Amino acid sequence: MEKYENFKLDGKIALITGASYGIGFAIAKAMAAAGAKIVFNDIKQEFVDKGLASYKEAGIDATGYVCDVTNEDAVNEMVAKIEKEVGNIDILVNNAGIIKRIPMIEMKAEEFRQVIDVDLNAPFIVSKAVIPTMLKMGHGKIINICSMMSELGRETVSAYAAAKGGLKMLTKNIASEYGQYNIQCNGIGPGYIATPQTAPLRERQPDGSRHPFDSFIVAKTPAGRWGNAEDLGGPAVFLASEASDFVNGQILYVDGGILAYIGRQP
Ligand code: NAP
Ligand code: GCO
Repeated sequence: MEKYENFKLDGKIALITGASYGIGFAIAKAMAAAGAKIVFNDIKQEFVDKGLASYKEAGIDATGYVCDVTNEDAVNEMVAKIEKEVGNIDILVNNAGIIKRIPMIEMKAEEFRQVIDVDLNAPFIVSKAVIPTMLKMGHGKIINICSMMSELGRETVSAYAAAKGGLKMLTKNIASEYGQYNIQCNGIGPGYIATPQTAPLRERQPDGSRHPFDSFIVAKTPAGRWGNAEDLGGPAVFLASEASDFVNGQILYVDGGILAYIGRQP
C-alpha cells in the first residue's frame, strides 16, 4: 500500500456547515486537497455565492446551499437535496457557530438561547439528519468544531462556553451510540484563531497599539502566535480519513499549546 494511503479522501463527500469563509472554508480546502467533494451551506444566498466564488478561486468545484442550521426542517430538506443532487454524505463537519460576548448578568435569556441554538442544538440537528444514511452506508465521520471553551471559561462568554462544553459531550455521546456502526465522531478544539469571529479581540487600539487581549493570548500561547484557520486543515483531514477509524469520542485540541501552559511568570 502506498504510504499513508488511508489519509486520502478520494470519492468522499464532505458537508461543512457555515463554510463560506473562516475555519470552515479552510477545513474544506484541506479536505478538497485530500480528494473530497465539498458541500457547504450558509444562511443567505449572497454568502453562499461569495463562498462559491472563493472556492472557485481556490480551484475547488464546491456545491453550496442556503440553510439555517438551527431550522430542523430546512436541514432535513438540505440533506435530502444533497443526497439527490451530489450524493451521500460521508463526512460532516459541524462548523457553523456564533458567539456573543456579554457579561452573564447583562445577557438576555434569548441571547443565551441563540448561542446554544447555533452552537449546540444545530450540531445535534445536522448530525441526526446525516446519521441514518451513514448507517445504511456502514461508515461515517462526524467532526464537531468545539473550542478551548469546551474546557475553560472566561468573562463574557457564558453561553458560548456552555454550548461548546455541551458539544464536547454530544461528540462523546454520538461516538458511544454509533461507534458500533463504524461511525466515528470526534471534535476539534481550536485555540485562538484569526478569523472574523475573533477580529474584535485583535483590533488595533486608537494609539495603534495591539489590543490587550491580543497581547494576552500571544503571551499565553507557547507557539507565541494566534492560530491560522489553515492550522486546522491537517487535523480535520486526519479525523475525516480512514487513518482515524479507531479514534472515536476524542477532542483534538489545535491550540498552539495554550491549554497545556500555566503562563509565563510576570
Ligand atoms: P466565523 O468567521 O464567525 O464563521 C462562522 C460561520 O458560521 C459563518 O460562515 C456563518 O455564516 C456561519 N453561521 C453562523 N450561524 C449560522 C446558522 N444559523 N446557519 C448556518 N451558518 C451559520 O467563525 P469561525 O472563527 O470561522 O468559527 C467557525 C467555528 O469554529 C465556530 O463553531 C466557532 O465557534 C469555532 N471556533 C472558532 C475559534 C476562533 O478562534 N476563531 C476558536 C475555536 C472554535 P454567516 O456569515 O452567514 O453568519
Ligand atoms: C473568545 C474567543 C474564543 C475563541 C475560541 C477559543 O471570545 O474568547 O472568541 O471563544 O473563539 O472559542 O477556542
